[in-house]
Amino acid sequence: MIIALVGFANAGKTMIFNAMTHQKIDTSPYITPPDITHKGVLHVEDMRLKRISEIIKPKKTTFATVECIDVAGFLKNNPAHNSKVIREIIDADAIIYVLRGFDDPSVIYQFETIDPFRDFNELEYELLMIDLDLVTKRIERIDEQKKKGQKINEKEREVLEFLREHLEGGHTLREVNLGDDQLLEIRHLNFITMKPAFAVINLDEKSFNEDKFKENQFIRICGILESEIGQLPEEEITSFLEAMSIDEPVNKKIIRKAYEILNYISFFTAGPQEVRAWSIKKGTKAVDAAGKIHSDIQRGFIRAEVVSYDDFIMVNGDMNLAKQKGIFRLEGKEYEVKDGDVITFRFKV
Ligand SMILES: Nc1nc2c(ncn2[C@@H]2O[C@H](COP(=O)(O)OP(=O)(O)OP(=O)(O)O)[C@@H](O)[C@H]2O)c(=O)[nH]1
Ligand SMILES: [Mg+2]
Repeated sequence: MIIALVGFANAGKTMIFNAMTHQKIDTSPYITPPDITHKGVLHVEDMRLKRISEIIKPKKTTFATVECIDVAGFLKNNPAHNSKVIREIIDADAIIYVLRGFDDPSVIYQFETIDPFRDFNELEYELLMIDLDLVTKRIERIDEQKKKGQKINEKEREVLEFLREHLEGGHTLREVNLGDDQLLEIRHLNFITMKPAFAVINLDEKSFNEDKFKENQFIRICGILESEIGQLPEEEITSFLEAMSIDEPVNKKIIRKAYEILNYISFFTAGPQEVRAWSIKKGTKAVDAAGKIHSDIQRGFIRAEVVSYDDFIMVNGDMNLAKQKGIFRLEGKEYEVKDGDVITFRFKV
């Protein structure tokens, strides 16, 4: 899974990125050029994986990972700059809007006031303009080809026209319902407003607990504190969070939300060598989940031996006991993997 932080310049994206990935990239308040991108890997903390590991005591425990991209900031009314930025996140699965909520006159900003709700709309508008530009250029191109007497894809043009109307009406492409066949026609275009997205507000300590920020769908973050937390040793984090009345660190909040909007779940493999968590889309079949691990396992798939996480804990990892209790299941290729399943794949080589 790849997630990307997007927002106006000096909203605090890099600071939050540092907190999430434990890096120390410079956050001085100048405007980052559009081709400067930072990448980092986040470990998906999962208590269940830790419990399984405590039982199995494997040589290695491997968390699922999420890749995070921090791009340059958006500039208002500067589509050339903004589309360069967007090119950097074309592969992202989800977008996280970082909205500036902290008030600090020493950090320049493109708006005269601090208003994260306005910024959310402004950002959506900028993204919408990028997609509208993409749609318009593509339609023009198809029409030119048609004029030249070349064969064109009428179906694609039809879908594009529909999308153009939608965008011109001020709606993102997330709000449009397309059938699979329609989606197929435009998949090559990678529209930015089609990607699932959610927003975080980067607040200062003073405004963090204000009601207007509590009562909305956005995730609240205190970037400055989070970046301090990111530098702390693991054992000090909990007490620091408690002292600051923050319920959990930023990467947990963001990862949980990303899993939720992308419909991701985790399953586990557990053996003496390695206990490992894997992320898949909800609805993934056992044979495709096997493919996440290795294409050989997918190809030679025989069956999946499955125990749910709760059952695994109940029998303390004892598979013979699980069999006696009838909670150990043999599942075929078509089995839909559930969140928390502990799976051993049987396959022929
Ligand atoms: N007071 C205050 N300053 C912050 C906070 N978060 C970030 N800053 C400051 O804002 C400036 C910009 O932070 P960055 O994290 O570099 O912002 P950015 O969104 O990555 O900016 P660009 O890369 O230019 O788009 C830095 O000087 C930070 O110290 C915050 O929560 N409070
Ligand atoms: Mg930055």
